[in-house]
Amino acid sequence: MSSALPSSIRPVTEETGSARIQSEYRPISSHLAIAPPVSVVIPAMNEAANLPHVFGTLPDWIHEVVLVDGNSSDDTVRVARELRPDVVVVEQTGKGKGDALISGFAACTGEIIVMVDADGSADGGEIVSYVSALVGGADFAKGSRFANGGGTDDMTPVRKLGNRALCAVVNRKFGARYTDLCYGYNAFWKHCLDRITLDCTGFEIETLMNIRVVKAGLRVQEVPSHEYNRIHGVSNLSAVRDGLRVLRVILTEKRVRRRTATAPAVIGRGQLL
Ligand SMILES: Nc1nc2c(ncn2[C@@H]2O[C@H](COP(=O)(O)OP(=O)(O)O)[C@@H](O)[C@H]2O)c(=O)[nH]1
Ligand SMILES: [Mg+2]
Repeated sequence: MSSALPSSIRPVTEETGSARIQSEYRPISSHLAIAPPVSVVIPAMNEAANLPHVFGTLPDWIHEVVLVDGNSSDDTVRVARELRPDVVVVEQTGKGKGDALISGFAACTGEIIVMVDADGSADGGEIVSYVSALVGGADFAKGSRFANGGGTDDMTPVRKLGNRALCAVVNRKFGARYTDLCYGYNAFWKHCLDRITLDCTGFEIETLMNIRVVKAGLRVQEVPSHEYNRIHGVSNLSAVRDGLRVLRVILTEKRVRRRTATAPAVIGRGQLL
């Protein structure tokens, strides 16, 4: 196993030794320790009531939490700092979830970036699966509620239908094999940002990323994920308005030439591109 792994990733063995692991490598499961620092980016607009749960599920081995505050009128920033004094707070200057994530990515100092919503719908305990997919060879670990083992408590029938239809369009137009499209729980190596330059403001951000990683020929692995109900507050997404924004991105991206001629790589199980 160790011979296939980059030097920054080690199986947890007696030889690597607990002292060495504590100083340099961080165990992320009973069998695997990693050195690449992991940043978690959390876009948050009026999510103060949800943050105790969200922060509580994050594993203790992550390198940093970057919270992007969307000009919240509640105590989002104060609560975040109380819960985690080392939190990096980015004050969003623009508007929208896409704009927030782009600002958050730019502030990350980790080599791996994980995107986590602040509404309590994502279980931070799943981060280990995303990171494992990345250290196992994927460039982009894409959460899926509809892969085997995934699920959702949070989607209305209209959103499910719209997501399925838009996902089918992306698969057909870009040669992808995605089982989910508009899902905010994803992870990637930070250097991938150089290959998928992001330039959108709203909830279409995940679709744009999903399309551009295919166009760039990056290795994608879907990670089954369970989406729980938002705990407090209501969604900021409008199925029709934001569905149309997603559709516009798909059509625009289809018109723009592929950035590389490289075919998408296939790695591992059936959910990969
Ligand atoms: N900073 C920031 N966060 C946002 C904005 N819009 C949505 N979010 C956050 O993005 C995440 C997903 O938004 P949500 O309203 O739950 O949409 P849904 O999950 O698609 O229903 C939540 O953590 C929101 O607080 C925004 O304009 N700025
Ligand atoms: Mg939500």
